Amino acid sequence: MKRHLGLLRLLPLTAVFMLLAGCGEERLSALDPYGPQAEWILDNMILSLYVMALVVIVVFALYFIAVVKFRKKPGDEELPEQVEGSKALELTWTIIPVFLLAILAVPTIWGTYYMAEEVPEAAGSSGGESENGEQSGEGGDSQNSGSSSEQQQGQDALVIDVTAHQFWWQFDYPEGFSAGNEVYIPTNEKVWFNLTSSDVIHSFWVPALGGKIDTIPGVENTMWLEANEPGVYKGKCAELCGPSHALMDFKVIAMEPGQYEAWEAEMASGSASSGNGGSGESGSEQETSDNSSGEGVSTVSDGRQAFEDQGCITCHAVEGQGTGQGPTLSNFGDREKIANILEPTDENLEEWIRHPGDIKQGNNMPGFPDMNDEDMNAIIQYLQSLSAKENMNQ
Ligand code: HEC
Ligand SMILES: [Cu+2]
Repeated sequence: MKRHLGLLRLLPLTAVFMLLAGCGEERLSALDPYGPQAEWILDNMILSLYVMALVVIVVFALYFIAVVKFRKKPGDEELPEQVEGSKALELTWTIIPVFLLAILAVPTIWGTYYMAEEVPEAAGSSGGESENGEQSGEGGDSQNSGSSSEQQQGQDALVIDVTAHQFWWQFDYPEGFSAGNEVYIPTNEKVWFNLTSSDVIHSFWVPALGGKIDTIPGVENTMWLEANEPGVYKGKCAELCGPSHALMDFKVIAMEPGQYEAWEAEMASGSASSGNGGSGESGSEQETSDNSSGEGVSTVSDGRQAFEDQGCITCHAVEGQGTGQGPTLSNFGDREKIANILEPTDENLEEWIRHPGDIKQGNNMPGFPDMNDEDMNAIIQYLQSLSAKENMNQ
């Protein structure tokens, strides 16, 4: 009987939620979802909030009624009637919570299976699972889930291997190339991640796209994410993993499928960094001609040389294939951030190379505080020239 009143009173809460959704950093909020999994999570947060708010309102209402109605009035001298046990009451306060829990259990159990969906076997054989996705009926996004299931039937699912390291992320693609700290995915398609860790336990979390999952040494966990829109989604390590845990970020960069394919081809061919490796000379003119800073071909190829001479290459792969103790730098010029925290300017890059330990305490890159300016500048030019995106658009 109180229920209708209760729900009406909750209307302002919805407004608060909408306000909150605008808070915080862009695309780093579970309250501002950009994919079916994140939408599911938000819907269920709101559902449980409503259920809990209903309980609070009913309990407090009964409490205040009791306090006001049965308070001691002037002239009341006798003890009130002492009542013990009431079958009706006890049944009520058992059945109502069971009912409320059932309301929460249905979508929760459904969602657990939805999110735990395994990598579909091969093209065409996955079929039905993703259609179930629409039964949740939260409205609004059914086109997206629809298109994703169509796509999955037509092609093999994209599965990316993720290895967490203190304090950076390695993403290995099925084509054999590797990406550091920034993982590119196509939009409107479920992308699977097989996750593990090389050292301690970390946790992979992209709040605007979905739930989080631990990365555990020696264990492989699987999850999927889907982005509805192209854009940069911020990711966080959500498990205390060491002194720079709070700086262990990453990015998910979602691109239209066509763009993504071009990016993938570029990375797979290693041409983002060709001409710098043993592989090809043709690439280097290409890169330097893009290099508007006025530095000549020599700076970039000097940079490549210095990168080897200084020993950077022992930890950093730059050819697209493979990776070392540090993140691959094959497409470093495309980074949204340096080491995930600094704006990608030349000054910050120099600061990072000279004193990485000051910027991210406890990280595993040794500093190069005494490197001469010539090598430093050349390395900076070289690293900034490594771009898959630029080549892709040519
Ligand atoms: C002993 C291995 C090692 C050596 C040698 C090394 N690095 Fe690193 N580097 C790392 C590790 C590990 C990280 C990841 C640090 C982090 O984010 O916690 C890193 C991160 C970086 C990054 C940031 C990458 C990103 O994804 O934004 C740059 C740039 C970089 N190193 C450049 C260099 C240069 C230039 C040299 C040579 C002068 C060099 N590194 C030498 C291990 C190394
Ligand atoms: Cu971590």
